[in-house]
Amino acid sequence: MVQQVIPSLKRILIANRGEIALRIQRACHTLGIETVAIHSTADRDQLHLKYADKTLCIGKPSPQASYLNMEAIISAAYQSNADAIHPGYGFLSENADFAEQVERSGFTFIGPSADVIRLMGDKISAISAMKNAGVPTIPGSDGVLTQDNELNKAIAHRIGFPVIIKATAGGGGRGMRVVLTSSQLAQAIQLTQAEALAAFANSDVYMEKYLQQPRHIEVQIISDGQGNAIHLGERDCSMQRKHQKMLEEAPALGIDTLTRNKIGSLCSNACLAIGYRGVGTFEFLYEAGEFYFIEMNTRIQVEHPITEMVTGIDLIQAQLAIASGKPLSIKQQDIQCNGHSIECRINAEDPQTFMPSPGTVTKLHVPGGFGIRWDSHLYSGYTVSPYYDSMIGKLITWGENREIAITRMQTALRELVIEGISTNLPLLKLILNDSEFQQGKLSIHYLEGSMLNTK
Ligand code: MV4
Repeated sequence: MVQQVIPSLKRILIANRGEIALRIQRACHTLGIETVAIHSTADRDQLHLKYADKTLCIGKPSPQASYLNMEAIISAAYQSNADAIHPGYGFLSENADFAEQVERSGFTFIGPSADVIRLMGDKISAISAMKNAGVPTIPGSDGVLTQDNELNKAIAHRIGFPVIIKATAGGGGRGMRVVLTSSQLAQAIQLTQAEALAAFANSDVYMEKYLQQPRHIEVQIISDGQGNAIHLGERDCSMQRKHQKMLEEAPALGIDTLTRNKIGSLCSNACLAIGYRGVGTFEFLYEAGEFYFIEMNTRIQVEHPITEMVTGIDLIQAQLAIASGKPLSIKQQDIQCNGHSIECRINAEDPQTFMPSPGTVTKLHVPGGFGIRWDSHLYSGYTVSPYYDSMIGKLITWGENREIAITRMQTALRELVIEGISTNLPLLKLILNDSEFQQGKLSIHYLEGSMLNTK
């Protein structure tokens, strides 16, 4: 698939670090767009700084002082004469106030409007918007719970136990509680409200039917904000531990073309309904053949490369084209899901305790060959900082089918050498060799359940 952008954006400030900063920079430079790299004092040796057209140090190592420092980032955009700011993932990428301030300061925020980020940041409003737009949701309270215990019990009985209480400001697994019986309901609601108030300064909670063995399947969309939206199929992200994904694959097992297009077009239509602009992800729980919307991510995601591998579409280029004001140049019928792709997240962490393992990489050997992709800012001599996320790279394989993608991943994991720090490489090798994984018996409880406890 040929994608071209005639850049109306000439210089983009990358408000991030690590592999995603490099990934964004590569897309910019491929399109002839200049890049400004901002960094903290701990990140003077980041790989992408060496290739940036301009670099600016914006603060001390702590994220608060640097990559979360809105004022410093916007002032760096002024100083460097940038046209736009790409937030990457994490940090300020889903901060509606930041998007608003960026645009008010006269720069393009590479992402959806502040209003849409805000709508999706509040889980109750996100679910209600999606339900209204025709996206399937989980049977639930359809809004915030009140203090009326009898009413709450009635809602729970209508839904059927077990139910789950969730904080509307929560996300990433924080602020949730499963309730098995009616007698535990009132206290569970109270506790979750108190926790939510403390953690998010918002005590609103809602209720849903608790799904016991779902898979986590997400649909990638691109919407230009000018009336055109397409979907790029789905990814299975069930292989996670404590809400940290470890391995993702596309397509999801057992989703045929018809099903993909059905759920995909519901997502595309919802994008049009809410005026979505940019790339985005609809997160679903998938159980017994049904999709249930849980959240929408309004950013580029870590696992975007596997969708790129099976569709041939460069998602960062798509973001840049949309931010340049170009209408979508690809149509739904141009999109095909080709073969299978797997991503392994390589983390600097102890493979037993999962504790971060910062330090200096003394030796690095990177795998290669047909169907292998390595998205990483790592180099020999690189020091993994204790201040930030421990992900140091993503190993991505593509194959004509899942079996080939798995075999390539096994080969690539064997070739990969990272010395000087601990990594989760041994654990990834175990997963790839596990017969249940190979047979595709996935659920969100997989890593916490069977495998890790027996080994
Ligand atoms: C659920 C659920 C079961 N039933 N909702 C966790 C994070 C947040 N994004 C939503 N989460 C869940 N919501 C209902 N009604 C189980 C989870 C869940 C989960 C979801 C996706 C990926 C990993 C997960 C791990 C544990 C629990």
